Amino acid sequence: MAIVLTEPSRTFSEYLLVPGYSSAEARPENVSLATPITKFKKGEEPKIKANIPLVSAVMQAVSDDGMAVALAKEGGISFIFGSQSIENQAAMVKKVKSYKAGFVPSDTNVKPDSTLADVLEIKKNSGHSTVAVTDDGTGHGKLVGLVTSKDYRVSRLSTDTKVSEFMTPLENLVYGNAGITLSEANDIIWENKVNQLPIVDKDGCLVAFVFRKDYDSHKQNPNELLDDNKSFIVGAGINTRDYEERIPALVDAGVDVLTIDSSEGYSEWQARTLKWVKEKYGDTVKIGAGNVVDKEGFDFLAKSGADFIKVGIGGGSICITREQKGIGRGQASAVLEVAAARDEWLEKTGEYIPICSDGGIVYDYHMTLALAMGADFIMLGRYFARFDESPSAKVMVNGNYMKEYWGEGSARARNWQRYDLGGDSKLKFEEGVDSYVPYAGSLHDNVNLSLEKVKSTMCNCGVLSIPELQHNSKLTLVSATSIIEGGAHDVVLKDNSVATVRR
Ligand code: RVP
Repeated sequence: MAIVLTEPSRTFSEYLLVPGYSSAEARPENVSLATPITKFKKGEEPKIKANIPLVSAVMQAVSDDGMAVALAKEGGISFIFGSQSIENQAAMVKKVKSYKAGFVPSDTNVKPDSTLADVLEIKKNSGHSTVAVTDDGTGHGKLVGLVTSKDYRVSRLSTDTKVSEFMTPLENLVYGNAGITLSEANDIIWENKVNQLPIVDKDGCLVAFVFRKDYDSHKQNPNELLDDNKSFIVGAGINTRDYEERIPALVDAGVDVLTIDSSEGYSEWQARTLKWVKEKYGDTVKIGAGNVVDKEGFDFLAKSGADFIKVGIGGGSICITREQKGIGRGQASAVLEVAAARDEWLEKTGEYIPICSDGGIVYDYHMTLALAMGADFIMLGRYFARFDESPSAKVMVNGNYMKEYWGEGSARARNWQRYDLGGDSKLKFEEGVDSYVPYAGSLHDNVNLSLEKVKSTMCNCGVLSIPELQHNSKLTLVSATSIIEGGAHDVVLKDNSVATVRR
């Protein structure tokens, strides 16, 4: 006889938080959203932590190197998609690791014998007003001068004038030597009243620029997630097929944390992959596993050595696994059961294995609910796909800007490894769709707004940290009728768009 769970499987929208006592200290500016990503022994610190509890999904439409840099600036982590060649994925990881916050490689360069017309053309195409003059016209050639808009007046200078005749030559330039810190570069910028500082190596070759305005933006990101070398922290997704080749390439590229990306993780394939990683790298390579939706799945992956465990099957916005195969579980029920299993595991072994709620976040308040239900961090696809920084195209649909967003199990991504059960190497049927999501602007603005809401709710609950939220929150189920009461009701909205904005 089959086991039938009598409790319905529930999702986030079926719950609300009941406020707790808020002291005068319960103010959003006092809330910390720092959270562990990898497992640790009671009383010790995790090797990888994030400053905000958000990570971006292992998806072609979501997590490339651009998204990874943007999210690390806010304090979160991207898991760069694995449904691409090993070389390309490793190159993306390398790009993130070599990105020095505030040090910008020069992408607008000319040679001394280029002309004013060349400079104007470059300026028009790039929108940048600083042009480096190097011996070979590349961003890494020997620096011989600089052209900014202060160096020429288009009305007075013929467009065929050679750059060497009007540039500011090297001997009159202020520059910094490779190896200086961002704050040292900023001091030079201020002392010399310049807007940009070229950085050159010991051979006089251009390395990068530091711009006054970028330093200000660096200052605006107090949550930046950096390693000991001041490089951004980055993650990557792997599969249970080519891990013996993929993982070494990612580790060489400097990846900080891996996750097995699979629609269903309670499997021998995951245990084999984890075993291989632990045998080859011991504790130096951190790897999460999943996805699971119950205690049995959690315990299996915990025993197999996972550094964190992802929770969720079939709840992703683009996911049709439940319709196609009839497997899955409401995300709230899954997180609640797995969080209880995590706490039991801690009690039994003294080891805290963080859990990640993956997929199904629709409203910002779902983030707070997921954390209150026990998630240590949250993986999101649709949410991040809407921003400028996601790799997908921005397109106009019926007069509105949209971004493309497609599932890894769609025919477009063809990520068969994610759904692999050991048979042929091909996608046999689709488990995801290809879609649009409304374009929403910059990641920085949106993440800050969403997290302001999370912090505000936490203050209503009288808690100042994620562990406090997990231990002290009171959740209530909502009836279908009370859900209606939660929105604007029994009034005639003046502006219909309000109903959309609330989403
Ligand atoms: P969402 O944030 O609701 O868009 O969900 C994103 C999650 O959906 C991913 O992190 C992944 O677990 C899952 N996913 C990705 N592709 C597919 C699919 O094609 N079915 N599902």
